[in-house]
Amino acid sequence: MGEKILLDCDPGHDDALAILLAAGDPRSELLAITTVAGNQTIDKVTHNARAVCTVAGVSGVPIARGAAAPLVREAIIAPDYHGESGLDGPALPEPTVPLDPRAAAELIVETVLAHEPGTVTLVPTGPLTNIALALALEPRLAERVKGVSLMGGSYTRGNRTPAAEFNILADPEAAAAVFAADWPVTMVGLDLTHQALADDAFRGRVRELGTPLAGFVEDLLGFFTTAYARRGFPAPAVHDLCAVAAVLDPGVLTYREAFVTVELAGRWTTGMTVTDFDGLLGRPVNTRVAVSLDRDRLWDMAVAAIARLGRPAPAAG
Ligand code: PIR
Ligand code: CA
Repeated sequence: MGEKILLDCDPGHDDALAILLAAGDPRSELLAITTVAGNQTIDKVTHNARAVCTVAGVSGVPIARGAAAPLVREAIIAPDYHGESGLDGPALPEPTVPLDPRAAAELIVETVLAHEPGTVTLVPTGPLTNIALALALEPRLAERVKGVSLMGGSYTRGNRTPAAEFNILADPEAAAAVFAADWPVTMVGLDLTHQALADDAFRGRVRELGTPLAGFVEDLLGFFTTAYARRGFPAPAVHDLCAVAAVLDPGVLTYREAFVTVELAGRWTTGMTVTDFDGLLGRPVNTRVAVSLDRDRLWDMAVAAIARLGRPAPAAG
């Protein structure tokens, strides 16, 4: 089988695309989806994760609800980019896939421990609350996973404050714990994801698929395009897709190593991912930082995954 992935998300338009890639790419084995409050409240993003799986015909992947609030701070949400539902644009179906009774952190621990050591990659695409809780619940998690490929942070500038990216700012204490733990972390931050703008050419390729799922994705990207246009972007950044792609295709991104830590006490810079490429702080490297993207490769894999999910399952026998 392919890469074993556990996707921890807050859908979210780009989280929805991350789900589709993780569920539809032939190199992926999606073990579970967990949700975390972020782009919208925990109830909304959990509903959205189940709605996306329902539209895409993804069944048999456990979906568990996670943290309703950050470890210590007040929750923040992002309705300016994702709307009141968290997934504005398309009509959302009533979910037909069940909700797993376990808490997200529990499901994360149980799933990782149920597989061979060094085989499961955690892909967080929302605030890092569930991941920090799972680490606290089972410290051996760090040595048991293959790695963590997270969407969050940046080494230049933020999107929620000048210094901080939304997912890190939303729960900086959790993010600090994730970067500090002794496991291989890949940071797919804004410097990378702002190279992944879902332009008309990509949208055209999705539209041409002509399936109901393709229509759903087109409606998502339509809303997301308008939201990003208000901030002067020619097209929306599909951040979370990149964190999944990094796990499935070793050639889609390039990286530089750095020591990364999260600012917790800044006056203006709380939630900043301080990224030391040059060893100025004298700390050992703890992160592989994504710096450049092979765009064609990303769009090819996304279109293929949407095409694969959108077509009816081959008849048995
Ligand atoms: C939050 C997001 C995207 C844009 C803004 N302005 C705020 C969400 C995306 O789902 C992604 O995971 C991350 N958080 C990008 O900051
Ligand atoms: Ca997200």
